[in-house]
Amino acid sequence: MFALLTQDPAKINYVADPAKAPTLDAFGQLPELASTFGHVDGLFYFTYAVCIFFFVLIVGVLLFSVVKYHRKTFDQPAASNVTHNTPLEVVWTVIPLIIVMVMFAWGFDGCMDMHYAPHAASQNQFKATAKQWSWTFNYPNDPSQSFNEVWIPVDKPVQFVLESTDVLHAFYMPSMRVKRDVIPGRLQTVWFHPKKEGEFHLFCAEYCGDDHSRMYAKVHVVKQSVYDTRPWDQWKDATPAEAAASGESLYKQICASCHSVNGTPSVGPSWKGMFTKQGENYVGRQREVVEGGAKKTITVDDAYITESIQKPDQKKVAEEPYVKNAMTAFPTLEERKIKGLIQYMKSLADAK
Ligand code: HEC
Ligand SMILES: [Cu+2]
Repeated sequence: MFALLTQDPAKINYVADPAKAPTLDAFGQLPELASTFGHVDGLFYFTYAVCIFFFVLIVGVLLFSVVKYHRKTFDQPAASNVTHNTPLEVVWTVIPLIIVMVMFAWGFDGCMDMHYAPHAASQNQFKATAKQWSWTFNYPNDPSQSFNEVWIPVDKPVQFVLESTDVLHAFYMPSMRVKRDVIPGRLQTVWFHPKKEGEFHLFCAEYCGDDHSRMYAKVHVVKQSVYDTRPWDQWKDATPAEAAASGESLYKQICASCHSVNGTPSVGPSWKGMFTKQGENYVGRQREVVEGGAKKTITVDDAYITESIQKPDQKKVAEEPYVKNAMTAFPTLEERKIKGLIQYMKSLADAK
């Protein structure tokens, strides 16, 4: 009977890559993948069994009574007029009460388990930022980001800090049995323990506008050794020349209106001479900047440039007229694009 409920793993969207899909059980559910499994699925099957039991019991008694006690002739008088049976009422109140209490205790226990991450999970903390209509991921102890795809190590409890930059969203991974609202301005977290390698879907489970249905991401659960190669870093295998080329095209699109690369003054300082080459190394120039009203001299490096792009007002170039000019902030520019821009600035030192 339950075989009817079994679905083709390729057709259900829990798993991103059907070829890597684990076999499903009789209910069309994925097998154990997360530590919270026991609570969610156990409770699900228990509730399901209770429902079936009482459905069969009640409908059975009903049908039996209809057949056995229905009026045989049109004018047959009622055999009896029972209005009360106190012991029976106590029984059908107390038994369901006990069952519902069991469900509550079970569910509450599971809820607490999901709510409070174990120490190991909070030590392995990722960030998922939801916005209309995509997911951005940040990695623990790693400056990189990835988009609509995230890699996590297998068999290691993991916690996601959830952030929304616009409206309500929800972090929903059916394969790990977790779902949590992502609420703007409020810190929400979710944790789970991925036990099998594979590719799984993360859905947005809170209607958030036009493309809500397409707001899903792939979660790659991989071996620690694979994780350590940082598969999310798209510049990992790129040559510096490739990164610089991508940086140059981005420069032309969004930075060239205010920065030249040939020394010509513009709204912002020229990038010429930002770095010089000494042997194989690029060395940043000395820069006098104003930070919080105080002047100081810093050496230009990747961190300063990244900050200049994300928070241009933090350290203003002290030189006239630039100190008075404002730069557009690009707080959400992808990390790989920033890297490309930096590589392009460095490559300017190669030219001569
Ligand atoms: C609207 C004009 C404008 C745009 C567009 C702009 N900038 Fe700027 N930028 C400035 C101004 C003005 C300054 C100097 C004041 C300051 O430090 O904030 C500056 C300073 C900088 C600095 C520090 C420069 C130094 O010599 O120390 C960097 C790095 C920088 N911008 C990078 C970028 C990048 C990368 C882009 C494109 C993604 C960009 N800027 C787009 C106006 C702009
Ligand atoms: Cu949504």
